[in-house]
Amino acid sequence: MVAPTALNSVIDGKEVPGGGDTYASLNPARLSDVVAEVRLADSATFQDACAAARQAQREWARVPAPVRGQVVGAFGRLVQANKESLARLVTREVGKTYAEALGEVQEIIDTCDFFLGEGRRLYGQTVPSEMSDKQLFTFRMPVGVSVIVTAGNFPVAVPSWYIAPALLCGNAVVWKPAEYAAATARALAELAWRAGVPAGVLNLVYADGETTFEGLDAALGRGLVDKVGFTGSTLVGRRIGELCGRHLQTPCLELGGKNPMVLAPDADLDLAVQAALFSGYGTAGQRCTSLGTVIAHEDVHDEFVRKFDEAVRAAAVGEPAEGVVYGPLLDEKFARSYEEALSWIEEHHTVLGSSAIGRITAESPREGFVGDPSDGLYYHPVLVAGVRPTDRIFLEETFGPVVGVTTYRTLDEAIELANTPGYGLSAAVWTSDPATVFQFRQGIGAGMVSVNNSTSGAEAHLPFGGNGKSGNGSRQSGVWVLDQFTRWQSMNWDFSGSLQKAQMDVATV
Ligand code: UN1
Repeated sequence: MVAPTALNSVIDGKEVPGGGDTYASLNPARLSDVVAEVRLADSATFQDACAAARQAQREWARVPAPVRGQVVGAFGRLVQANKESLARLVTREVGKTYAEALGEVQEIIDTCDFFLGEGRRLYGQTVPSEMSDKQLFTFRMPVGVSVIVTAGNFPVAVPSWYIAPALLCGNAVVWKPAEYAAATARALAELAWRAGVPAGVLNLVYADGETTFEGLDAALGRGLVDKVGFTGSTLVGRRIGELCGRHLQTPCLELGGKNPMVLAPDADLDLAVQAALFSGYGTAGQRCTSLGTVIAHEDVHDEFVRKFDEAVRAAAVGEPAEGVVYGPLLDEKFARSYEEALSWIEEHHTVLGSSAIGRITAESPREGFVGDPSDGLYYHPVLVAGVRPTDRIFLEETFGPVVGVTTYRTLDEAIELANTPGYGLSAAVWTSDPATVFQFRQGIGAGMVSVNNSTSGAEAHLPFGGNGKSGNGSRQSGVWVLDQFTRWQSMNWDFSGSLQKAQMDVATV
């Protein structure tokens, strides 16, 4: 698969230049490498895509669910056949290590496998009636047109969490991927169309943030959109939530996280160090599930910090090649906001884990750096010990390779600390004591809990999602996401031959 170099939006199978600015999607490991020139759409084009989807959806909804499932399954198989080339493109466009990129492509394959089966299980219910000779039923109805807006840190897996179930449930999709992952999005959409997804049922629109808001507001106002799915920052999620609320819509929001890892006194510290390294620094800390703060019991705190500091100092950083813990940040926009976080970290904290802070360059080198840092968005890892619950680093998501460490005495205190930032996506506890596990699970506000594992790396068939600042309680993945892309319709059928009235003609014995 060769990545196209000039990309347009694709609406109902037609290339549409779109009327907006041009954007260059760059390789973050080598900024001089232009992966794609992207022609961004204007608001009218965005609305056109929603109108095309509205048109195509009617017919798609009439395709039997098991047949739609076959199409989703065929999509997964095509991705499987193109796994390596797609992973290479992910690595080139967003700087993930190849191993992580392969894992991410595996996640869409798993998702498609799952929904292939769901096509034969899109169950409704038969429900007893309170009256004789009357039967009640429920049916899952497609919502209609789904607008899916996705970030580029998981440019393949996360879109698939929306697109696969949305299509399976009989919806048409307008997908607005991150501009900085535009080529990956196009490659993925091509595979979906080749697998048999009808042109107007999956539309790809490249647009900047403000145009997306404008176009979405107008399309919602015109009744062209029935569901919005968004994965990205809490800030943007709030705006999408407000917009949808004005139009009486409930979006599916998967937002940021400040994910804690609690180490009980009996924690396996060596394994916990490995987990913290993977979830704190893997993907350069740019997962919504990335580790934010380690909350270590006072009996193990010092030993953990010593071991963790050693591991972070030794971690291979560099070109997203084999054996590297992490590569560059995703894009210049992220590098700028991360640098802002670094400036308040530098001002208030003593940094461990590295001999320097900030961008890795010839003037600020990192020992053992893999490759040449001069043309990429590479950053030193940051480890901040002695974090207090009022510190910004404790409270705010940083979306970069930085982890904080703090300490606690009682489990209640640890749970309180873990909940303090007000996010609620993923949380981990390290212990072999069942009572600690269950008390932690009950007390924590996170949607996802790991025991003796890292905060990132959720499997593709468990409910994925968060609470508080991490989302509006919607869940993706597995059967739970079907509630996002279908609405329940109920039906009652009276075969008594008389007009029976609910609440008034209750059969009593
Ligand atoms: C995200 O960063 O938006 O659990 C999703 C994980 C991955 C998905 C992360 N399976 O870390």
